Amino acid sequence: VTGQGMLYPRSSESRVVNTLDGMWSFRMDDSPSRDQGFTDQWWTKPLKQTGDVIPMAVPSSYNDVTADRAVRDFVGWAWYETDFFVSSDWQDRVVSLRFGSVHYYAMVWVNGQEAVRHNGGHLPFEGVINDMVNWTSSNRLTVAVNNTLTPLTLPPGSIEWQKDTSRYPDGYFVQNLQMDFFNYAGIHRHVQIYTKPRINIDDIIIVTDIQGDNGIVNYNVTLAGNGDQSVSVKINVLDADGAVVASSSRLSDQVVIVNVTLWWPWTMTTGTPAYMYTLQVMAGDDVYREPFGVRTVGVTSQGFLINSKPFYCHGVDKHEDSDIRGKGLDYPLIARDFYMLKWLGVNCFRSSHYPYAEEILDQADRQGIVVINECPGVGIRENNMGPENVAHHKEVMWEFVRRDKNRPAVVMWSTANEPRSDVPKAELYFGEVINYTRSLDPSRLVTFISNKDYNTDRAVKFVDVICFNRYYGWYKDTGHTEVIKLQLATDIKNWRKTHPTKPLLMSEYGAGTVAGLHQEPSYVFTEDYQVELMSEYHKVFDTYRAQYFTGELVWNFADFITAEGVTRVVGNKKGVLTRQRQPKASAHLLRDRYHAMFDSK
Ligand code: BDP
Repeated sequence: VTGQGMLYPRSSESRVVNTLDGMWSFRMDDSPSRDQGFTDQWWTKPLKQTGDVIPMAVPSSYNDVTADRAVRDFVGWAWYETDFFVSSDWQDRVVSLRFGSVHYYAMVWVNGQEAVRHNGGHLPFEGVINDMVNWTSSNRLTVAVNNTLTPLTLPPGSIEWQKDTSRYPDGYFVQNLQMDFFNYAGIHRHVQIYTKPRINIDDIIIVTDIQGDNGIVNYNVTLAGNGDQSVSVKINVLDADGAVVASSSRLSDQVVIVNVTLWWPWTMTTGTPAYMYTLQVMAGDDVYREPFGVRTVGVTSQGFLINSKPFYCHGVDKHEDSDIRGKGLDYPLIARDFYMLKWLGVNCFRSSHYPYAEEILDQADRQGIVVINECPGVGIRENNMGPENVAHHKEVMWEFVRRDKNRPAVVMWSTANEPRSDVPKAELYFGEVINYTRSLDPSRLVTFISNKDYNTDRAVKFVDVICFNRYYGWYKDTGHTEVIKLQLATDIKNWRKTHPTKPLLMSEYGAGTVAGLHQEPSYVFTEDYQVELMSEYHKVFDTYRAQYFTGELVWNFADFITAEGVTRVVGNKKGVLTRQRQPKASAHLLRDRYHAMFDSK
C-alpha cells in the first residue's frame, strides 16, 4: 500500500495528520553491556517496568534538557516511549507513523511489534502500522535511538576504548568525532501519525522550465495501492491565490502556465520573490497539494544562473543548534533565524553539515532564500572511503533528493564537507557519489566542499561549482590579517588556472569571536578582529565578483556548541550572531555589505 515516496504529511480532505509531539518517557541503557534493552526486550513491556524513566521532550535533542552530565554525554541506546490512540474510523485506510528525523540509528515498535527502523539522522522515515494498532484501546510506541558514530556512519566517527585499568575504569570508552559540532541525539523532529486512502498518492516529482513568458511544468505522480485498478485522475496547477492556471487528467504530463510568475530569490531586483504555485493532485479518493516554484538553475564558467540571470550568492553557513533543545525542531527559532537572515541581507545559505528540517526549507522556499543543500558527509577520511561507505552515502543522497526534489530554493546538492579529497581513493569515491547524485537530479548542480589545494584536490574535477573553505588569518598566520588578501587572491587565481570552466564559491571563512570582547589594535577572539579579518576577505571577493567568483558564505551565522576541547570556548564562536541570535559587530559589517548588494549584480 505504500511505495517509495516520502511526501510531507499534509492534511487534506482525504488525509488526517496527528502529532505525537509532547512529553515522552525516557531512559538510557547505561548497563555495562550497553545492550540490556535488547537482551531483555524492553519493547515488549511498558518502559517504566524496565527501570526508572524520566520525562523527555519530543522533538528535542535529549542532551541539554536535564542537568545531568550522564544524559548530556551519553553514548549508546536511549529508549523513548509514549502512548497514542487511533480512530476506529481509520481501519480501512493506510495509517502511517512518520519521524521527521531521529539521530542516529532508530528502531520503532508499536505494541511490541517492529514498525520501522532507520539508519542515519536528519532525514525522514515512516512505517505502515495498520497491522499493529489497537483500534479500540491505547497503543504503546517504543523508540530506541543509538547515537554511536562509527567509521561506517555518515558522519563517520569512532569509539576509542581505554584498556589501561590503572588509569581508567573498566570498560571506559569515548566517542571520537570527525566533525566540529556536538553530536546531538534523540528524536529531533515531529513524530506524526497520518492516514490516507488505500489507493493513494505516493510520490510527486515536479521539474520546471521556462519558455518565453510561459512556465513549463513537467510532473510525474506515482500511486500506491491501486494494483491493476484504473483510478480517476485530475491535476490542477493553482496560482498563489488558488486559481486554476493549468490542468491535466494524466498521472504524468507536461502542462504550461501562460504568463508565468517565476520564483526568484528575494534580493534580486528582478521579478516577484518566492512566488509559489501548488500542484493539486486528485487521484481516486486521495487529494494532495504539493507546493513548487517555476525557476531554472544553470551554471557557466562565470557563475550561477537562476532563471538565466547571474546570481551572486551572499550568505551564511548555518547549523541546527540552540540552547536547551540542541538540534530539536523549534518554530520560534526557525522564525527568528529567518528574520535575522533577512536582517543581514542574506540571499543564500548552506545547510552545513546535514539536511535541515523540512519546516526550515519550507521557509527558504516561501521567503526566497536559496539553499545549498548539504548531506551529512562531514569529516570523511581515507578509512571512510570503502565500498560500504560509498553504498551508504549513495543511499543517503537518494533519501535526501527524494525529500527535497520539488523545492525551488534548493539549487545545488553538496555531497560532503572537507573530506580527504587529496587521496587517490577520493577520486573513485566522489566520482561515484557526485555522478550518482547528478543522475538522481539532473535539474540541479552538484558539488562538495573542499579545504584542499588546487594542486592536491582530486575530486573537484567532478563538481559544477568549486566550493572551498579557507581560514587565512585564523588557523594559519593567526593574528595576521595583512596576509589574507595576497593568499586568497593567489588561491583564487590558482583554482581558475587549473579549472577554467568552473566558477568559484567561498563556502567558509571566519574567525572565532567572543561577543563583548574589544581591543584596539585588534586581537584574536575580539569582535574587532573578526570585523578586520572579514573586511580583508571582502576586498578580494569584490575584485573577482564581476568575474568567475560566484558567492561567499561566512562561517557562521551563529555561535554553536561543539564537543569539549581546548580550542573551543564553550563551543565554536565564529558566529556573526551569538547563539541567542543577537548581533556581534561583524553582523553589522555583513549587513551593510549584503544590503548594498541588493541592487548590484
Ligand atoms: C571548517 C569546518 C567547520 C568548522 C570550521 C571551524 O567545515 O565545520 O566548524 O572549520 O574550524 O573546517 O570553525
